[in-house]
Amino acid sequence: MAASVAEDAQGSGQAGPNHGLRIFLIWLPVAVIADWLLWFVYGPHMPPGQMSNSAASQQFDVKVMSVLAAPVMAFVLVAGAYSLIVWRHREGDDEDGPAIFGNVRIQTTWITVTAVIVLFLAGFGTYELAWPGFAGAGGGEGPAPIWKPDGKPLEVQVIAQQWRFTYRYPQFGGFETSDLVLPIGQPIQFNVTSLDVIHSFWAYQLGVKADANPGVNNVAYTTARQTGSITVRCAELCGLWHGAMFDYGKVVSVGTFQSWAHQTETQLAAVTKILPPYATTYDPTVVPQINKAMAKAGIGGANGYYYPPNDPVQP
Ligand SMILES: [Cu+2]
Repeated sequence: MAASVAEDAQGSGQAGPNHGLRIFLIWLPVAVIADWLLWFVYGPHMPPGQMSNSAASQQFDVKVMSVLAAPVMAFVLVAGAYSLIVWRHREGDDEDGPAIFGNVRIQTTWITVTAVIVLFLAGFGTYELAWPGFAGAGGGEGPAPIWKPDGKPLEVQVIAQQWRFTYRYPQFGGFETSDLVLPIGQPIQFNVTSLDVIHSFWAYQLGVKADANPGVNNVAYTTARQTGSITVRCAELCGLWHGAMFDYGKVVSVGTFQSWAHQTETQLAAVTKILPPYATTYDPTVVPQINKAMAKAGIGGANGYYYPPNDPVQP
């Protein structure tokens, strides 16, 4: 037994078992089952869900990458287990196996398989970014986006500051609010900026994540497909209360959005007048002045360094 194993390991035993074929035949069903489970069972639940076109596109990408990765992982596990069982050290057998170095078949297979996977992912990733339907895949594209959605988008400006997000709606008089409300089915253009340090606007369920930098207008697109709640978090370490920099937005019907926007525009008209005029970026030094002006006028609001009385992050 020991002798025949040693002979196989030397690669000289034509009569010995074909280890490569055996490993392949064990690996194949494991890989197929793993891929089937990933695509059909876990796939529809993969983050970030399907609440917007960008989220759905990201979920699809994660599914594709999982389905590519699982067979590789399965091969590592199957080959490892097979080696441990079949090629384990046996009493009295001190011979070494054949060298991998210089093995043309293994090297060719390795280079071919890894090259195909990497080149496919490069092409696939580029296509997914550029595909007009997904318009930039939910990431910030900077001030001059290359990929734009069809139709006129609803503009929502995201203003980040330590440690809060506020939202301005320039198509509704430029009011600023701490409530993020979006309509379903209409392309949304987020113009993301910051008043102080670097932050990142991460609207998880929408599959949108865009850096919020002072003096920069970072544009990101998405179109909501479902109504519901959105979690917004800061995704860039921005100081002491970074972890508490989150809020919740919502996607509503077009009618509900329209009436909310018009109502809020009217309600906040007095505050909007004091705000700096709508711009793609703001000078942070004006924020304390605005605060002072608002305090003087007896108006609270979604301004800089403002916390509601019962805010849990208040020290
Ligand atoms: Cu932040």
